[in-house]
Amino acid sequence: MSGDANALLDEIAHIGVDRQRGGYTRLVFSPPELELREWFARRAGERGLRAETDGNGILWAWWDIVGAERRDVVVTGSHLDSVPGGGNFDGPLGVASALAAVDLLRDRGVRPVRPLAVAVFPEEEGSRFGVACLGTRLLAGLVDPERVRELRDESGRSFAEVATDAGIDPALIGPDPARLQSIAAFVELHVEQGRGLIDLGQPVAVAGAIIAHGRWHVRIDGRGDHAGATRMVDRQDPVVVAAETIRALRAHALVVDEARGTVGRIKVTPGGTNVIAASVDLWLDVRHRDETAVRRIVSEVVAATERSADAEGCTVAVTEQSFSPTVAFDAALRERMREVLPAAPVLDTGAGHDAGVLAAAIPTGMLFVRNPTGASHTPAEVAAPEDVAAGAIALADVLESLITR
Ligand code: HGY
Ligand code: MN
Ligand code: MN
Repeated sequence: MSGDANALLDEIAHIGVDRQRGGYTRLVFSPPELELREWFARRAGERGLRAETDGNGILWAWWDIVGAERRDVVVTGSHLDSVPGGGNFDGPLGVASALAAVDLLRDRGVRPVRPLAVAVFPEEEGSRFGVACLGTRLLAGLVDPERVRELRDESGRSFAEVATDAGIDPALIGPDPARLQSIAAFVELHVEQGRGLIDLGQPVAVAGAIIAHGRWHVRIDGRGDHAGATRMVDRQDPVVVAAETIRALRAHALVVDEARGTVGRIKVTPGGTNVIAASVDLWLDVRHRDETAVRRIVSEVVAATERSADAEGCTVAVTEQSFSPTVAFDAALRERMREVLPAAPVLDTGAGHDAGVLAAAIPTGMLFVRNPTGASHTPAEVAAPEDVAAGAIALADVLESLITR
């Protein structure tokens, strides 16, 4: 087998290309992501890994050990779904590197004493149903399965309907404590979403922490009307209130050192150039190392929005969609990884990951691979072939250390 993560990434480079936005759009359980799931099952099968899809739609490819029970297993992997117009590395790099690492371990003649699994977690980006790391939150019991079944995508289709079409029984989604307890360690490799490794001149880093991050849905209702026939003084325009929300988020995130505040998605209804909107939906993404700072920024923004809504004769509803506290990765596992990779610096990240969600339940760690642009969630996201190769070797080194003792 190849041990070549670059070749594996090249194989999927044509899947989910978004010609309108640029980059890739591979929403969970959409045709491109389903095609990627099939690609993964095929490549795992070729490696003699036993494929399994669990009740949450998580794919597991097992390197079983004859006679060994499935406990104290080591898991690696990542996600295949993307943001709209994302890069080809965010998620797939971790999956391709995991398959390549299995090849490298086989080439080295490594004889595991505990099972190894490569996992693919659905809806890490939350781009279709709004909740980030949905698969791992379900697995860890961090989200209500009933709420998940009712989540709806842009077209109004529920998670239950879409999952059913993907061959997953929505009645079976939910926590899987036995599976979690069987996992001794989870290590996720991911393209770096930032410039740390560029500035440090290193190809691979070990993750230290993930800053807290949350998402809120803001719904503003006004009164739709004619853009020409309605006097300015007679308007209840929700877009005016949304503008204040966006201004307030920028202002409050700017004055808190290292905070991040983003509105990247806004939906004006009905959306006509000559139509005063009836309603606006927008989503806040707020992050900071200190989760109280996140919540403080959000409460300031909500207060400013409510003031503007009162003045404009509109109404506002704010709903928290998902929240992840600051995660410090497992210290013992991180130190073990640093022993294996002494040249790798320790880097924190502002990006959320499945490993960050699972950290609440099992020892997890991450490896980051240098991204020369530092950009992510954009077609500009990239990793040089030599760094991709270095990442797969680093992952194989870490996995070898974990599965042979
Ligand atoms: O949004 C994030 O931080 C991650 O890329 N899902
Ligand atoms: Mn991402
Ligand atoms: Mn990711």
